[in-house]
Amino acid sequence: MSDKIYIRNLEVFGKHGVLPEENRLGQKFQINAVLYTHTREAGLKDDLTKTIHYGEVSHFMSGFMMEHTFQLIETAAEQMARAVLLRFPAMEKIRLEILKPWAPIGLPLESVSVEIERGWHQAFVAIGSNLGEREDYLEQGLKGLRSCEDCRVEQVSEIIATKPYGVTDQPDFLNGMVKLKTLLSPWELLRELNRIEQQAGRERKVHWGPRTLDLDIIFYDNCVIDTEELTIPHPDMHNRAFVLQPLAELAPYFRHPLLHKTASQMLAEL
Ligand code: 5RY
Ligand code: CA
Ligand code: CA
Repeated sequence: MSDKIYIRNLEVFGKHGVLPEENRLGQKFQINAVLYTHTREAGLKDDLTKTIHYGEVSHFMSGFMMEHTFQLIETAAEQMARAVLLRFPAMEKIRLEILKPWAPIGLPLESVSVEIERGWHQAFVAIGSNLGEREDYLEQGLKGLRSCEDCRVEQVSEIIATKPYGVTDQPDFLNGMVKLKTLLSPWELLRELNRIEQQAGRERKVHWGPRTLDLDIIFYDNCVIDTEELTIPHPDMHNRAFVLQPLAELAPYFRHPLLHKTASQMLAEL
């Protein structure tokens, strides 16, 4: 689906390492990177502004390696991948290898390296409120998501009024759906959503009680996850009109990774 730009054997200087002399004197590192993006428009128009400038990326990575000090090349790679993805929005994904050609281990070796792949993931997050100033709480939820550095809110559905589903003798809800791009893992995203709920005064006294703000991960890419903490896709989403209607508005053809039905289809079959 995407095109690739390769940066091979970029030599950079840095003071990363566990040993004190590595942090004091520094050493040379090498970087290999594959930048995943779309080059067609630039390729057709011969226009540098329509693609990722590999010179800028190289200088950015070199500067990053000099401006920071990490013990581990794992951390250097993790932090660098994140910084590059945030700095160059057209990059969907990066494969990044950091080599330490003169790792001081007291044995001859050609090099050691760490290679990681990091990128933007797509998530759908359902938002709901049925307590207090419901519009304001939903707005707070969106504000929280927008101010999360590792998330990009791409689309927000219409907000709809819905009758409570499950426990019915409760106040009506306002519900909506958010389409996100995120660098966070599903578990990290869950923690971030919980933090935003808490900031909106969410209390967890009664399990099925009214809530100021509820943020649920419906989909995360095509991932299927089932742990104590986290179930993705949301296990009851296909039975819930208040999820499917706003979802079908944003992504009518998005397919459930287990039921293999589109959002529109699931909504029609309700
Ligand atoms: C309350 C009602 C139902 C708490 C309360 C549940 C939503 C709950 C929903 C939602 C709509 C649930 C069960 N007080 N119904 N039901 N919208 N979430 N319409 O967001 F936990 S879960
Ligand atoms: Ca919910
Ligand atoms: Ca929830």
